[in-house]
Amino acid sequence: MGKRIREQMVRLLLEQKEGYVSGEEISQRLDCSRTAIWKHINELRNEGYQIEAKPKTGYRLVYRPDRVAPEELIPHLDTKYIGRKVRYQRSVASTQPLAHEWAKEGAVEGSLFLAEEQVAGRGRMGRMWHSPTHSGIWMSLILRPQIPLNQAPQLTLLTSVAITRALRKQTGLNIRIKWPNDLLIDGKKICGILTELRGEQDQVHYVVQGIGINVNATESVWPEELKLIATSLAIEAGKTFSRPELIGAICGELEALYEGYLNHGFAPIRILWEQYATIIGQEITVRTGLHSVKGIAKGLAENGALLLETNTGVQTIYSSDIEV
Ligand code: BTX
Repeated sequence: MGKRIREQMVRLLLEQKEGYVSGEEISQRLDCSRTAIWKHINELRNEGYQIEAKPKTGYRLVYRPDRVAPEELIPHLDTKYIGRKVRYQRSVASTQPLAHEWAKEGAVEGSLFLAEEQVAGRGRMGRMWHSPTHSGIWMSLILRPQIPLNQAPQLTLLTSVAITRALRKQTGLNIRIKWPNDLLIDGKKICGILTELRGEQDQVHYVVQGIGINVNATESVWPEELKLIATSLAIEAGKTFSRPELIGAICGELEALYEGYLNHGFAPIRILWEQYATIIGQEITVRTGLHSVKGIAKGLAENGALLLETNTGVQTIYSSDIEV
């Protein structure tokens, strides 16, 4: 309850731009007492907001901390359902299990779990995802597409395209996709996507798409081994970005592509994906379990699998790691 009032209060303060809003107006619009207002203002101050209180005039927002809390995100959302329901925690082990629990409780399509920090962020196949506080976007999106299980990898490709398009528009950086789930700038990773799902053969129950993006990270927050392979939008652009604004843009692209996918299938996504992909026409090595196969990446099959031209003919590769 208190949290909702604080969210509304931030919105009210934001509406004033540089101006003041009186205690009386806050109390009327939020239907709470002057004492309650004072209590919430102090709690916002504890969260890092700087709010000036001027006698006989009211309150004014002087500084907003950099947070991805719902009240910061909502002004940047232009979607019907993606990102409209948000759960937010400052610090979590990983947003993935929390989103799974929420999905099992019945979370609606488009629900988004956000955190400022993950202390045990997950990559694929038991790998870790480094998620230092306030430096990136760490979020899990719940989708409920009516598709068979074997089409679910298409969603990873769809999400890669949506994030690439949103980040290119917002930052002007040359972001490219490495199959199946990495986004790179000049060969260094800025984003990873982890698709987890529950379902039966002929029907997906729900999908949790974990999205990790290095936004304002500096190299100093990464362990040595990451410095060689990772980068952030801020390092590449030489300036910082508003994370809520980026999330809003990503939700918008995601919803547009997802709607297109549900109505027209995978073909339009496939064309876009091939435009942004790094590996088309290149020789790559694909590792599948104990084996590795060398070949030229030709593009995507209609179902989203990678087509690899080898000495023995074209092979269809499903999820695995590749080396360029
Ligand atoms: P992946 O298995 O493709 O990539 C993991 C590998 O990437 C690691 O082994 C490491 O080498 C490298 N790596 C780790 N952290 C970073 C980083 N911050 N930037 C660049 N490279 C890194 C990719 O898995 C899928 C990642 C999904 C992350 C999201 S965040 C929200 C959600 N919650 C959660 O726990 N995971 C997902």
